[in-house]
Amino acid sequence: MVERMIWETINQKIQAAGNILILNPKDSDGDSLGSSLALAHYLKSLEKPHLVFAAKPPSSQLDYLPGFEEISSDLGSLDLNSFDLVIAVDFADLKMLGFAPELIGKLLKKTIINIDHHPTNFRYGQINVVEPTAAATSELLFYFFEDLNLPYDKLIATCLLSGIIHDTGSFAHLNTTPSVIEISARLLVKGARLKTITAYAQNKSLPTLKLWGVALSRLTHNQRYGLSTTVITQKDLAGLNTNGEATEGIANFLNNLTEAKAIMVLKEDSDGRIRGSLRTTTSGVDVSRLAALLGGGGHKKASGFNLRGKLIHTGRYWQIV
Ligand SMILES: [Mn+2]
Repeated sequence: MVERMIWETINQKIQAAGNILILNPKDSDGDSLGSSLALAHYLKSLEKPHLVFAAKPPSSQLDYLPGFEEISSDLGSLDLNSFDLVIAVDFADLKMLGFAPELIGKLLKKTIINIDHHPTNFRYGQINVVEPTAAATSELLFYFFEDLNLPYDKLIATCLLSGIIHDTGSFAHLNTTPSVIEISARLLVKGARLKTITAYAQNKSLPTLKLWGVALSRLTHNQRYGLSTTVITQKDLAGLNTNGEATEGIANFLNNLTEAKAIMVLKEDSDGRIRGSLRTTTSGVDVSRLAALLGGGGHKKASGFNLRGKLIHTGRYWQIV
C-alpha cells in the first residue's frame, strides 16, 4: 500500500509546520470528518495549532465524533495566510471544497498534502497519497499511525472506525476487504466506540424516513439494464422540512434491492443542478463508467455525477430538462 517513507515525510512536514489547515470537501461525510478529526487529535497531542474546515456545516448526525464542535464552516473568517501547511482529506478535486476561484488560487500556493482513496483524484497536492484500493481515507490514516508507531487513543480510534464504517456501509459494501475487518478489530482494541458509531449509521429521523418513503414510492426498474432509479425534487425536501443530509443514505439503502444490478438516485439541488448517485453490489458492474459518461466519477461500486437541469414529471416518466 502506502510506503512508510511517505508517512515519514508527511509527519516531518507536520512537525515543521506552524499552523495547519485540515480541509474537508464542502459535502463532508463520516470518512472525511473521521479522517480530519483523527488528524486534529494527533495535532492536539503535539500542541500544534490547527483548524478543521468544511465550507458547509457538517451533518449534526455526526456530532458524536470527538472534536466535532471544533469544525469551522465560516468561509468569511478563513484566512489562508495564517496557515503554512494544508492537509486535504477524502476528496478528488479542489472544486469540491466549495471555494471561490480566487481562494483556490491562493490555496494552490500553499504546501498541500492530499490524502484520498478516490480513483478520480487529480493529485493536486505536493504530496499525494492516493490509494484507490483503500475502502476509506480513514483506512489510510490508520497506517499513518500504525506504520510510524504513533501513540493513538480511543478518540482517534473512534474517528478512524467511523470513517471505515461510513464508507463500507457498515461493512456491507464490496470494499469490505479482510484488511478492513482486521483494521477495524485493531481499532476496537484501541477503544473505538462501535456502539455509538453504528447507532449513527442506523438511526434515522422522522423527516429522513418520510423522504425515503417518497423516494421508494417512485422507484422504477429498467429490465434491460437492470437499473433501478428514483428521484427526489426540491419540492420534496421543502415539503418535509428537511435538508439534503436526509438524502444521503437513500442510495446506500436502495443498494440492497435484490432485483437491481445497479441503482441510481437523482436529486434536484437548490443551485439548479441535479446530483446523481450510482451504486452497485453486482460483481463485474462498474458504475464509475456510467458516471464518467455523465461528467462525474468515483468508485466502481459507488459513484456520482452532477448535471445542470431540473426534474419534471411528464405522464409516466421523470425527465431531466
Ligand atoms: Mn471516503
